[in-house]
Amino acid sequence: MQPAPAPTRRAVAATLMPVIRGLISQEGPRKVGHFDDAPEVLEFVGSHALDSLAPLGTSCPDHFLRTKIAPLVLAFDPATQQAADLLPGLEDALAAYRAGYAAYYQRCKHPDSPAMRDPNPVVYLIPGIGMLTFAADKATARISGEFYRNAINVMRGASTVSEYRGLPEQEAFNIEYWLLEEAKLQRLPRPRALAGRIAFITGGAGGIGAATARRLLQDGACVVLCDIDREALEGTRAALAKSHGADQVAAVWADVTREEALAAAFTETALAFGGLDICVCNAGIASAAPLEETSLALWQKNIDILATGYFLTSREAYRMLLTQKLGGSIIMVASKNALVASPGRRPIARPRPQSCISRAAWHWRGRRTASAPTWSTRMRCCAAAASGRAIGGAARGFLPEGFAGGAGRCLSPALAAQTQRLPGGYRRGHRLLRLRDLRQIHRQHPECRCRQRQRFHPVNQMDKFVTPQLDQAALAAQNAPLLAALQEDYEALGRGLARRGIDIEAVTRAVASFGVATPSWAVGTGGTRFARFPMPGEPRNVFDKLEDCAVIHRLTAATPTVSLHFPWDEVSDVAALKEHAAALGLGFDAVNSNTFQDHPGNPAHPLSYKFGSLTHADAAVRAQAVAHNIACAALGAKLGARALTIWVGDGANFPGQQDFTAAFERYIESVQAVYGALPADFALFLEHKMYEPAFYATVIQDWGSSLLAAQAVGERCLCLVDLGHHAPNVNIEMIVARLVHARKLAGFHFNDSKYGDDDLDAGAIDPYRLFLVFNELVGAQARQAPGFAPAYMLDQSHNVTDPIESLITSAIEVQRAFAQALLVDRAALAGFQAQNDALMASQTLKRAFLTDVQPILGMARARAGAAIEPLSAYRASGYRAAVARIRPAKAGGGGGIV
Ligand code: LRH
Ligand code: MN
Repeated sequence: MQPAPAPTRRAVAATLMPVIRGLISQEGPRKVGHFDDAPEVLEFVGSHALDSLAPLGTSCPDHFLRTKIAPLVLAFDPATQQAADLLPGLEDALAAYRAGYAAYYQRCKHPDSPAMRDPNPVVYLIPGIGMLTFAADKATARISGEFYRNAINVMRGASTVSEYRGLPEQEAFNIEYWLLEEAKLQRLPRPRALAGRIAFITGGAGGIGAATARRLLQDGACVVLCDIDREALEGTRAALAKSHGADQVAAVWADVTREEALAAAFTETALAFGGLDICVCNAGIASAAPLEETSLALWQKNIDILATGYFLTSREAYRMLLTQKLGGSIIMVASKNALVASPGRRPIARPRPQSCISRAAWHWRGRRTASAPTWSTRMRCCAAAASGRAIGGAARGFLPEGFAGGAGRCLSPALAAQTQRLPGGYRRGHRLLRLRDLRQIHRQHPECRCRQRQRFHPVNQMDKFVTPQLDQAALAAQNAPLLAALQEDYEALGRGLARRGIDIEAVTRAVASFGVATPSWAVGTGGTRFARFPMPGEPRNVFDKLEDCAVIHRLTAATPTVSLHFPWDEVSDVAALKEHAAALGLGFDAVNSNTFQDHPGNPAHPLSYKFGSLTHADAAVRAQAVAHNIACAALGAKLGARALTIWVGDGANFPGQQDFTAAFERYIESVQAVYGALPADFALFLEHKMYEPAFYATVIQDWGSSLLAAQAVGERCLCLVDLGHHAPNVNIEMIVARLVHARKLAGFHFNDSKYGDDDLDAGAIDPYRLFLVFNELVGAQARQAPGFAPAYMLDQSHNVTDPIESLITSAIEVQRAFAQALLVDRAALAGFQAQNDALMASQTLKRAFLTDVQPILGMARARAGAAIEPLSAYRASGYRAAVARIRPAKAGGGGGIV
């Protein structure tokens, strides 16, 4: 088949890529695309051998680790078909590919194989058009394409001399799912906040545009600079490519007043990266003239660029966002001159049109999204006076670090003062306040139903979140005086460890990539059985909770994920929640269901769980509980979580009240029903607990019951260990060893306790026990125990401390235990164990435990841009006071840990 002419090839690819990107990025991280129509690619996709060779897959392990076992071939004939003809069948083609890949996984997997990875294709072949590749970032997408080109050359070469053969699928599988490969993937650094996102910036060659580009690149986004000044454009592109990598930056020329030029620019954007997530309308001119001297031509030029240009740009952007169905942000950079003209300048520069357009687009969007699917597109308006960082932040959906807190911070201090000088200042209902309703974009946000006083709110609710003292620069300033001492302590420890044959840098790297999830339910105060004593600034909803969790991660760099609890954290706009978390640099760990309380008024829970849930004697109650768990897993999967934790309060208060075996079998039957409906590669964590107050027996009383159930249910059903769920002095590290042996260790809910399920701060009561648990974990990791991939989460309740402070210290205590366990001389220990030298064996552990690893923890934080002294940084930030000012005080009340 003859390849289509180059413009047709590009047009078809540009139409397809955003749609494919939308379809393969619904679950999990966004993908970035790459288009390749090189001669050898065109020859291959146009050859008769395509349908016979492509499914054979690539023959070189290196190749297919990047390209996946086989490409997706999209049947197409450019001579008779248009790009639009390909769209209707895409979803089915992808679903068929994913099903084929899952079947290949099921056919080839071994008992200890890692979980199936993203089943979507990497390589897409379109006859007459070329090859598309998609991956988590641009460089990987491009390299995957280059690898597939090599594969094409191999296939051509082999077919020329004899017959081409791909790798036998089992062999291919063993390489793709090699445990070492998995370990490598697990150790990859956490993606940055905007990894996989694509931004288009008009006026990108200089000023605010270029600053915005730099800011977005810092956070991992791909950026398309658009500008009318070709020379400046190339200069900025080259400079940013040098500092952030050529793969991340593209440049397109466009005159924003010309429709076709912008359409072409967005086509180039689709070809360069595969789609769009953020559009920054920023191209502007600063013309100044007294009104009476302003010519119609000058007025027209301003309107063309600042009104029509913004309209055309946001319209093109919105069209592309619509095709992807992934949501996105459109940011209008407006000038304060629209509102408060500087002396001698009539309010025409970036005049009202912007806010009118954003308002118009917003209203239009309001109408549009009311009927649109769940994903949403947000419009923002940032005062142009702000730096690229501001818009960068806005692109992340919130003002960037250090840009919030208090009215003046949105505008530069000078501007804020200027606005204050407005005659009579500003009063309720004054012109300035009209900007406020822009904040109402976020339907879920509690503030959208109340009016604020005394403050001028720039964009959205984030000004309450990050007090300036928590931004990167402020943390760096706070760290500066501590660095020298830290370095000294670190080097001293390094020398000491080197004498023990330990490389401190290796330990610090391991600590830096260690993360523990924060429990959303623990950032509010907990209580005793009888009372709760709320503190100021309690989070009101999951959005507030995520912001509090982000503060913990910001200061420790150790808590990148959050574990949610449903229905406590349920929202109707899941995409908004996911974006909120992503904007805060947070992901989600295992989600939790809740059938241990009744949920009055919740239509999904009409029946009571008084006498149990998954084990209830009444099948209707069991079905209700099963349905809830299935819904939680689906919600979790949408958010990117990979597991559901089930803890049930089911059991008996009196001997004889329950038939132990019948209840246990009902439990297994119910969990099997949940298991059968789980999203692909989603795991189930069963959480055992010896008792609840007033209980004589719980159905999943201990690890043994949990293990029996997990083994009965299925391979991805595992056992989660909450440290507080055992009788005092139970040897939990032994339980851990058993579950590792059984390949059934799901992970942990870390906390500490003196007596029962006290949910106290991890490491606060018995840090040696925590260390001994980690000694088992590090041992299992060192010997690469099959199926070992535990999830680490905190599960605590804070009655008398600021939960953020407790969670900061607890995350660090867990990290400390991990670091200490890395210092255990395992060879020596094995020797002493073999010689039954009990004392030296115990001393070997003690030596590691007694090593002060503080410098390692501090250095890991300093290098990650977090706080060397997180607690004092938190206290200095005034965060608690800041949120207390805007979150209404919660009344005290009845008991309960949450
Ligand atoms: C039960 C538990 C469980 C959670 C709950 C908040 O005690 O540990 O993990 O669901 O606390
Ligand atoms: Mn728990």
